[in-house]
Amino acid sequence: SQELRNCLQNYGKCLHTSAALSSFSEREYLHKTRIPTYHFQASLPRLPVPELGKSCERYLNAQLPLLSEVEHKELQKVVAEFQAGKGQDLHKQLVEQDKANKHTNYVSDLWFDMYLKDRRSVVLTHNPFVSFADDPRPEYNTQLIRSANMLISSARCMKTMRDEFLEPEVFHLNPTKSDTNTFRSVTRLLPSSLSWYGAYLFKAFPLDMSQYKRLFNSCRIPRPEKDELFTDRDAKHVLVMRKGNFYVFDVLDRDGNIIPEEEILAHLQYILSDTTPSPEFPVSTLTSDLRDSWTQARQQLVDADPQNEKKLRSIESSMFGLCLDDDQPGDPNAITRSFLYGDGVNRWYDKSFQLIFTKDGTAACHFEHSWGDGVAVLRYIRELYKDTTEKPRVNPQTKPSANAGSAEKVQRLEFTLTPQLKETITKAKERFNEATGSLDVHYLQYLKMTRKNLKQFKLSPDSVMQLAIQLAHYQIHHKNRGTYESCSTSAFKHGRTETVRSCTAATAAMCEKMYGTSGSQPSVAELMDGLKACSETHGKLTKEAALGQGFDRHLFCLKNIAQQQGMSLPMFTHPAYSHLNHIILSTSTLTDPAVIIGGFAAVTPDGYGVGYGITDDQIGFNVTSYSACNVRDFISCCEKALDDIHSVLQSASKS
Ligand code: BUJ
Repeated sequence: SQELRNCLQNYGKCLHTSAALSSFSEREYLHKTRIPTYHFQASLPRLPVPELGKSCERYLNAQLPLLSEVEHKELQKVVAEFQAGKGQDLHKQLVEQDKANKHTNYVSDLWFDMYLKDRRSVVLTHNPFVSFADDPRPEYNTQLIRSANMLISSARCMKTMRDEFLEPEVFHLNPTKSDTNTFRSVTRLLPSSLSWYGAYLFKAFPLDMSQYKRLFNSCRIPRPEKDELFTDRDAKHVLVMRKGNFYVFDVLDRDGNIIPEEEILAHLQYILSDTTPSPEFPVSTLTSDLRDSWTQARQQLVDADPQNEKKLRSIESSMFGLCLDDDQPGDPNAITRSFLYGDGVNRWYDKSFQLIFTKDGTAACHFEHSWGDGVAVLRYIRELYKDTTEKPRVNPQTKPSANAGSAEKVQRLEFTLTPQLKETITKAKERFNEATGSLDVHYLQYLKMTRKNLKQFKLSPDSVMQLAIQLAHYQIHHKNRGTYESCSTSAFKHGRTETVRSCTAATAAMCEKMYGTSGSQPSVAELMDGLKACSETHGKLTKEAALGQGFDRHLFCLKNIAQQQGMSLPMFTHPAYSHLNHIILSTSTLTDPAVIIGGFAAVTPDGYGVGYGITDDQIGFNVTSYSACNVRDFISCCEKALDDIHSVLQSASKS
């Protein structure tokens, strides 16, 4: 009986320990995946290099709506010559390079170069933003509580990634079949070299996870000719910015555990009540500057004082930038301005991402683009929104810890500046004001059509949005122009994006039918056929792009190899090539309950940056443009286009 008692005692201890362990792990991690985070990575398919003939054909198709018949005939000759001649050599070289680099894909390095060699400012040129939906409980939406909860959930997310407990990202074609325990139990048992094939049998497509390693503790660093991506996987601190002042504090303790929520609350409260004024020469502004100027200025900072370098490292290695803003933007346009570029002071634009909190607790993620794309950022945003709304660690009753929130624990970073640096900062601010001052923004919330009712008509909602964009542009400019729709290729190893050329012969025909000058009135049946044709063509192009069968990245790489070898080829010097690549309509979409609005700047001075969303309740556009275009007119024309499509659908459903 003594033996039995001992046994029971030990069993009790075990239970106690295991309960403690499980509550520890619940505190520190978002979840513990059953399938290891990088389990599918080794067997992810490689991005195919499309056939040269296919890319040439797709290229010519994309040119159809942009050129006259005569111009197109002339281009066909240029393309045929390329395809039969130099194009073949270049393609062969690309295929060989690809074979020699099995660990990645044929675009990846050149795509990093495209971003990192770009000497323009990252602000407006590349960095987009995505704004969070509010926490449904207003009392959790204050700047202090929300930022504290998002910081804690981010730390949980960071630890979950670092310790490889994050569930791998999988696209489930048939979620009832594959988003299941059976799927997880089967695929986890397969060796990594086969696991992707196992998932495929469930009609589930694991996505590339390589970008997640650069989400936290990462920063772009300005360097001569090509910037560097820097990551410190061991760093424990966060960077907080307020009024352009920098503060850092450790979020993880010595053992790597997240510090108590009361301490985090106290640290943030301390920063919010700090009365240090905004610096006269904010170093942060340099990150908005042209990259060459910032490269020089960074070196001058390092040379001016050895402490400056340490401070820069501290900023660069921090988990992320948490920006506590003083303003309270009231409407979606003001929100876009705040989150897309802000004041040029309370941001470190080179951080892989920043969480920005307005005075009234509206939150957004602003990210640098070179390291990663929307899929990785959206995963983080979803995890963060879920965790902060379902398991917030700080609530309105949480009392900040009395022995935290002091200058001892929260370090304020101040830089030593030379007169030359002060001058550079002043100039950078002028450049920033000029660039951002010329950008206009406007949005549309449209309630008459939704994802659901478009699907009832068997139309792809995305194709209808893309058509509306074409129709809006056509109403103002009466022509078709280069259009870019971003499409993820993350189903492939190191996949990034491909372009869907969503201005097609079908959309051009619809523009002509609906707003052309022929004067003839098309019937509802004709318009309905037109809508279906647009939807089908667009669906085919989107599928091809997602499968790595676009033409843009392929030609981009061939052009790069040609350039590296000093070749100048008519294929790429022909005005039609630059015309197609002068992107007038740059578009991207993102739909998730955690996201309310998002946006990015037009990529050309005479173009539009069109973010859009489609949900079961509404449709929305958020558009930007520079002074050559009128964004308000564009939005009115989007509305008119949607109204006209809506009335076609209504008439069709009555007949
Ligand atoms: O294509 C690429 O390689 C990356 C693209 C580049 N570009 C933005 C220029 C197309 N990057 C992305 O696509 C990421 C963009 C992330 C922001 C997306 C914004 C979506 C807006 C959604 C909601 C709009 C609803 C407004 C309602 C009032």
